[in-house]
Amino acid sequence: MTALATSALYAKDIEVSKAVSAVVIDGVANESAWAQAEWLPMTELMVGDMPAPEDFSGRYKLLWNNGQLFLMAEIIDDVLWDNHPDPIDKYWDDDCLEIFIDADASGGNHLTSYNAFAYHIALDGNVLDIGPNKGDKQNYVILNDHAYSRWTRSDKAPFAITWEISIKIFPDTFTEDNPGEPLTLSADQVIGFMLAYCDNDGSEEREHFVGSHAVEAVNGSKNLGYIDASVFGKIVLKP
Ligand SMILES: [Ca+2]
Ligand SMILES: [Ca+2]
Ligand SMILES: [Ca+2]
Ligand SMILES: [Ca+2]
Repeated sequence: MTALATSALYAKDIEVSKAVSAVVIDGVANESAWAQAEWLPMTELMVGDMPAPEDFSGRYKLLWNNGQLFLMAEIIDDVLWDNHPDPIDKYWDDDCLEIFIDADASGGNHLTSYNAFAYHIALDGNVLDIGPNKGDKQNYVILNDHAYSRWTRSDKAPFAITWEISIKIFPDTFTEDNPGEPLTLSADQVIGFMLAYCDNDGSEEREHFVGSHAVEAVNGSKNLGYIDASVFGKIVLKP
């Protein structure tokens, strides 16, 4: 099986078209708006070995309107795995899409702040990130108001999952107690962005973590996006 076709390697900043018509988040990408957008690759390995295409491959498209960013991902994964029913329990070791958003493209550490977000979109739709420390335990936070998702799976090989997600862009002033309003988006806005998929097919820990942007290893690790927004790429909203 060959890898999914995508557009040629993109320049560092991804240009995102404004949706010409409504996008309905139902996991069926039949809107005319999606035809405007180019496929972008998910080929950058961050954890584990590079999976065979039938084990994992993925590509995605982006659109925006004034209220949100739209993401559509086509994921091939041979085993869908959700072994932790508690949404805050080791969500990164279940299959999930991880959407990295830095509203002002500032970069920098965001592990225990909302300087940027690492939204883990679980198969059941829960949205997880690490929030500010509250005591000595990692503070896992459900942020389901930030991203709404639906997916469907084809009933014929290659059994691709089509995922549609709308993402509200919250600024770094967001807190759980005072969430405020998401940004109204406009042309020429620049947002920090990266996308990845945590693939587990039945192991104790995730087997592969493959994303959209090449990350330079620090101390042997490329799994830095959940800590440092400086490894994200940037998207530019086009009129
Ligand atoms: Ca749709
Ligand atoms: Ca797999
Ligand atoms: Ca920021
Ligand atoms: Ca899997």
